[in-house]
Amino acid sequence: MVNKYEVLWTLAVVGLIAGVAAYSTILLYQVDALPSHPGEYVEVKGHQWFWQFCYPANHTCYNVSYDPNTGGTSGGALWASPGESVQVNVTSVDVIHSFNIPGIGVRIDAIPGRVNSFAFNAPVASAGTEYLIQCTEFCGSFHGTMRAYLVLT
Ligand SMILES: [Cu+2]
Repeated sequence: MVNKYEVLWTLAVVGLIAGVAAYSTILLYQVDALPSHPGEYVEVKGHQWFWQFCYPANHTCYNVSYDPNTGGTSGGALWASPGESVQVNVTSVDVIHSFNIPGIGVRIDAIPGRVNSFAFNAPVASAGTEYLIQCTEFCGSFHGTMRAYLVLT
């Protein structure tokens, strides 16, 4: 004989799990959604061993390289206004790199022949604030020097 409480508890748990699963699935898609009108649009290319940032709105590209004398970088940066929504399309021209801005918690692989897109809101901080960008996929001898900065303008 079937216990009616056993059936009720089973149905309650199945309903709860189905609800959580549906909610999480919707939320996952919302988190990855790209803004329909980003404030800025940047194309990022990983090279052995530097980052290239292209700004299609200005038809300009910058190759950012590490300067061992200063410990900083030269050639350009990823510029954004405080609070601005930035869409980034990341790819690579040679091997797999990983585009990582640990200070704002974003990271995405740069894979040859594939474009990975994500969007983030630039932090609201004073102009000139810098956030380190570091390749986080071992990509050869000078992987450690593959860095750049997100600079608030
Ligand atoms: Cu790299």
